[in-house]
Amino acid sequence: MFKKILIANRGEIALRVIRTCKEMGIKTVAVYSTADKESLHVKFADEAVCIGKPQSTESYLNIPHLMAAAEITNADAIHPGYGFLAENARFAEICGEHGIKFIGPTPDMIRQMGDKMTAKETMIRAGVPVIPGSDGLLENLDEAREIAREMGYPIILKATAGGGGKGMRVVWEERALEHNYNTARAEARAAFNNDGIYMEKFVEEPRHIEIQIAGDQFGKVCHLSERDCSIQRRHQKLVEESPSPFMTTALRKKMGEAAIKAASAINYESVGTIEFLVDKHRNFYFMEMNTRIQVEHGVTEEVINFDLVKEQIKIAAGIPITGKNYLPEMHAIECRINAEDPFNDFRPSPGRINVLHIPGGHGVRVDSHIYAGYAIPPYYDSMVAKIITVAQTREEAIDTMDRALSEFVIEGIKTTIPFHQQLMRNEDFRKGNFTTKFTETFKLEPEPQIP
Ligand code: MV4
Repeated sequence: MFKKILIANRGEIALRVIRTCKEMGIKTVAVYSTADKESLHVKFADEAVCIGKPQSTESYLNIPHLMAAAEITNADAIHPGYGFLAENARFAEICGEHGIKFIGPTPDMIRQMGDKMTAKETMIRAGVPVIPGSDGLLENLDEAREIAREMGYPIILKATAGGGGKGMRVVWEERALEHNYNTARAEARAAFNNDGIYMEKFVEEPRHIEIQIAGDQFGKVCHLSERDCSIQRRHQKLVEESPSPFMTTALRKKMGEAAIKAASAINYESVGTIEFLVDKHRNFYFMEMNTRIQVEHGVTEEVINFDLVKEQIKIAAGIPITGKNYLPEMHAIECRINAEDPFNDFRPSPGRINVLHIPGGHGVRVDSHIYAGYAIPPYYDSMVAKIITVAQTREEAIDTMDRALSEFVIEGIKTTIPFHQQLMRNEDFRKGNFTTKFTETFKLEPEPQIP
């Protein structure tokens, strides 16, 4: 087992990894930017190294600074968390070249799933259902027009270097194709320095359901059930839950088997997620694979009673997995609490937290790095806490969440707590009647005015 892990991240995920390391008897090294000097991950780790200026490119994304920190502290592994360098194949490669274990998949696996068209072709070969579309990248407008005519509109254009919704264009009719084809390619070139685009039939009002998987270094892969992440806004997830209210026993078996096929196709090693789009007839299609631990991993941990970070570290250390698939035994819901103003177009609201009360009680888990007096820096992600509630039934988990949200006091900044409170009381949400379009039509009641 590793003796010392450097956590190349900040915030709640850095804390999350430190907590599991402590339980496993592994020493930890925190890294921090000058803006994060007063952060909890710095205080909770055994050692801490400042790696540069506040801007991510000067600190959490700066590979030479991170490698220097790992070498001076004698760390034998690096945990990348999520975001930052978690899916950077070159970083994983450099770790290997320095004899430091990257806690995640191999650089090759990251690359294969990072290019979306390549990933899709791999899935077709593996027999995993994909959304009908172009056979490879689009060569020119004429080809695009022909494929769209054949499939019928609406269609969607996607950047092969994109993912997570970046560089996508929906086209509803042929006369809008030329313009969208040109802008999709130009945007892809500008954003990713790669102008490869491909086409798919546009699936209207789908659900986003993902399957958590784990694979070890010996070729064994298992699935750990699903998460429903359909409640998103501008491709940012706001709520995740497991099991999905749309799931059936038969569908879970089929999607679980497809996810295992998908991961096995690249001999996947580490924990990871296969994202599927699910249409109203419960047809499901591979969308992307995430080769990292995700923000919403805690939802799965609660419903199957399993530490995913511990499993990820064990896999990286060469310990085999049991290979058993897991089914949800509880219901868990997660609300992401962001330092954003939901009554003002979710505008970021950094600043100092003057008063703080974190909810607790039966069935409540809060993963957060905030404390009273902490100032949220403006440079990074706006997520300040994740509340996860767990109960025997979905209805109880929602009621517990409503209660936990009402206990949560964060003064000094605006947060998304009021949005979640209204959502927990929404009839359609409570019925499980929602798709990825839900937040577009959800009417937030005005903020109660305190006289
Ligand atoms: C789609 C789609 C409909 N049809 N592909 C968004 C993120 C990226 N992973 C792919 N996305 C989508 N791809 C086809 N052929 C709709 C979306 C999509 C979406 C997917 C999941 C969750 C929220 C979403 C919001 C808008 C669009």
